[in-house]
Amino acid sequence: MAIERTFSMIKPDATKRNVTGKIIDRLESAGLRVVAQKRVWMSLREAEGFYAEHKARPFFGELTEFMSSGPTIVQVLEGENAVAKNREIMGATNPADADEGTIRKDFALSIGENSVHGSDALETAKREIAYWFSETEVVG
Ligand code: DAT
Ligand code: MG
Repeated sequence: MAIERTFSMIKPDATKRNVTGKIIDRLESAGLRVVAQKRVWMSLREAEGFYAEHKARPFFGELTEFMSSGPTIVQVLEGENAVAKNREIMGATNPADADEGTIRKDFALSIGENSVHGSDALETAKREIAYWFSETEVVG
């Protein structure tokens, strides 16, 4: 198994409800290590750039408005199979489909306000990490 880095974000619905610590505990308890972290209130432009791959989707406006509606926590997580492991503990996009014990099952409010983001592949992770962090901000 390889040590990987993945990009994670705690979304505005979770910062609003003051549950960031509870979510970070889930990540750390699963063996992932936070090697970079900051609190960011992104602009609509930054949200549109980050989610550019979803530009043609009907929910793009809703998604980018929500993501720029309040503070987020952006993070780099490190660990064995970090990309897949983070996706596993996050749970399915729609909390109604998420497995018991996953972050989205326990915290998400809806398919849109679903508390966390996690990169879907190693290449995506590299791009998403570089979007939010400089190299010197990631301290392993
Ligand atoms: P994920 O965040 O699980 O990788 P995704 O990449 O397909 O899911 O979509 C990105 C985000 O867009 C998702 O976390 C919430 C929002 N979203 C996805 N599908 C949606 C829908 N049908 N209605 C509203 N928002 C949606
Ligand atoms: Mg995705």
